[in-house]
Amino acid sequence: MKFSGSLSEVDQKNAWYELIGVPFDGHASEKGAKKGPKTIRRASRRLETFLWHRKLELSDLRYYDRGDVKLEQNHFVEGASIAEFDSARKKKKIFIGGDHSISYPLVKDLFEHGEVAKVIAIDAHADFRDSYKNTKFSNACVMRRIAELIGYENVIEIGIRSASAEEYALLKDKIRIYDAEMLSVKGVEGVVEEIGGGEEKTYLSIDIDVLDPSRAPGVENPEPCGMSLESVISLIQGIIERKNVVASDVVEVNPKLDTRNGITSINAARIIFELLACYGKRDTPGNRTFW
Ligand SMILES: [Mn+2]
Repeated sequence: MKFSGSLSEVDQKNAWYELIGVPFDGHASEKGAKKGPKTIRRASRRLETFLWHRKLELSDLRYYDRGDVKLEQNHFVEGASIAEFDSARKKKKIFIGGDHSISYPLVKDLFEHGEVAKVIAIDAHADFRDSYKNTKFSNACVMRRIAELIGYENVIEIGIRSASAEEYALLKDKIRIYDAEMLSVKGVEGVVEEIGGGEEKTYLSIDIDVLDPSRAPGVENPEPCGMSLESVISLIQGIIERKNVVASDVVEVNPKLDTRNGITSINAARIIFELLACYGKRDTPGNRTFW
């Protein structure tokens, strides 16, 4: 099953954007996120592709769902080669996770090919442990590995409301953090203004657990006092308007832990719709057909 609104296989050459599933949870403590891509695709078909608030038919944006990356669980660690992306490295992408550890090999591949210079993470957790449960590639270490790779000064974290004391001591002077409290004091618009713009190629990683657990119950580590879906959507809109986001991911949906009605997957699909719409708006600024 393809993501809702995807071009057909014969039309894929016309795609502007690509969706790629990464069904991996090998580094998570609580397994289940590898079912995320399949469940989020199914959830996407329960939503209208006509985005009411924009009066935009999403499928006009021409995106292609390439299906899932074929991966050997134990090979997807320290930046296994992602050769199958070669043909399409130039197209803007959205990766569907998977636990958060997938962001490291994806960023590494893009960074080493000069396709990404900055990373923005929207997440409840800092994910800055040096090692967790005997691996350095756990979802709890992912932003640390990314910062070591691309430079601490090139990482921004937004929505954070949880870290260990050790993580905080390391982070506080090295990483630009706009935490949950700043978001509620300054508002999404205030934070987005402060982050500012720039043309450097940016990877935007969205951990669904930044949402309040009431909006995203199907996650490994629910964190109280989270964001509304409306605020996360405004944040994504503000960032993509100002920054040159070339790739993004939506991670940590764990269908095994979700409600019976799959609300976490539905909200993840809705975020992916918004990412596509934001890409489209940025790339076709003068096109009144869309906006
Ligand atoms: Mn998280």
